[in-house]
Amino acid sequence: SQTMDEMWDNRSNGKEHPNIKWFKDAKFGMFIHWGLYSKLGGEWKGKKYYGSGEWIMSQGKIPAKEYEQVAAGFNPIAFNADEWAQLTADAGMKYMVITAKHHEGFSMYDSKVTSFDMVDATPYGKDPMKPLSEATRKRGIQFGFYYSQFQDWHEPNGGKNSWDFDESKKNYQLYYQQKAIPQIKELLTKYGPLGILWFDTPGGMTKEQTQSFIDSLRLLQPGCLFSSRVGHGLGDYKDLGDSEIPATPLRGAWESLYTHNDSWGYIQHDLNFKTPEALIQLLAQVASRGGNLLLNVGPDGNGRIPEYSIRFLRETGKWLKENGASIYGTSFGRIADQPWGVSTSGAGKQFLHVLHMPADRQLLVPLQKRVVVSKVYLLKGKQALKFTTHGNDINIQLPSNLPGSADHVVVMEYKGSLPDYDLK
Ligand code: H79
Repeated sequence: SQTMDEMWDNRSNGKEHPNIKWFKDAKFGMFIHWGLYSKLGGEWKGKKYYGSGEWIMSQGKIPAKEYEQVAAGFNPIAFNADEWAQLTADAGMKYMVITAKHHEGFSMYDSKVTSFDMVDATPYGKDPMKPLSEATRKRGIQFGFYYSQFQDWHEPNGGKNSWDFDESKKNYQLYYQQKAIPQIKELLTKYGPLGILWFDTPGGMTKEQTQSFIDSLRLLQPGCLFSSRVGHGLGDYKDLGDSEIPATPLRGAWESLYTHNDSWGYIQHDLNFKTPEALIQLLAQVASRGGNLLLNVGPDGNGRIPEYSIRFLRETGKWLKENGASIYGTSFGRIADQPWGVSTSGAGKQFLHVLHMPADRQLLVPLQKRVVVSKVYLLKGKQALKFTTHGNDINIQLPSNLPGSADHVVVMEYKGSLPDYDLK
């Protein structure tokens, strides 16, 4: 039987979506999980839940009718589209994907398909996605929607609410026709050109049905990329599993997705935020395998992004301002992982990401094949570095006075060709 990887590769058949380049070059994106669960913050009737805040309705088996009441108290008056878009830009992120509707079934935008939406069901009464789509685009950031196409715990015919509705009596086709497809059409027609439609947890459709689902949506925005979680190995680029990084480089356009703390949706009692150093190293590691990092933040029910996310993302952005050449537009590194770190590739260049400073400040770089190394220097400040050649390896002498950094980038310029990996 085929693995998901093989299925996806077969389908893409060497042909790429004509609009894939921005995605491949982008490397770093902002994921935002925001919904009614954000208002609950991981707590329901005095009981605290851990893990994924956006799953609280399922974890607490909250009846759909009762969960609806959360909307009546949802009034995120602190939401500011320009602040969210500016944070995304400051973090050095090139695209944004935000939940238009998660498994809970609530529409975070002005939907005419249902009244269980931001405009009809909340005291807020406005569409936050409109200003957000405009504020991101104004800053040159690609804007996209997450849409849970199969799971919808609010609808009797939607996927996976078995505490209210009998799964065996469900008519998924009806749900797709009456809610999911009309809503996705709204998203594709009312918010300008989208960079991505980000699907999740597919179900209830055959491969043929999924293909015609894609084909019909494609007509509305041929330029929009569809994520691989549309199902059946289809889609324009591959999403890995939640919080998954491949051990070695992967072929094609793909994305790793990570939480900032330990939850996608806001959880009040989860302060386990990855430090700026951890984020920078994660980004370098994902880029070294040739992929993008889609990093999530979970704004609260007032519309505020957690302070730690704001601070740590801005720090990450500062590093990118000086070291972005080693991330944006690169492809996977041609030098296998080393005790000191990882590599990414530009034209005639290897960017050596020193994530762990060797005590003797000697950077041993195995090149496998003889290439002529013409220049070695620190990316920041361009200081030239001495190196010696030993057979197929070079040994770079790092300065003894380098200040601490999550990732010191050394640029190695060379002539000749380094071997590709046996790419998966
Ligand atoms: O949107 C985020 C997740 O909510 C969604 N994908 C990411 C991007 C997702 N849907 N399903 N899953 C992830 C897998 C399900 C994991 C679960 Fe659990 C394990 C459900 C119940 C046990 C995690 C832990 C959620 C609740 C407890």
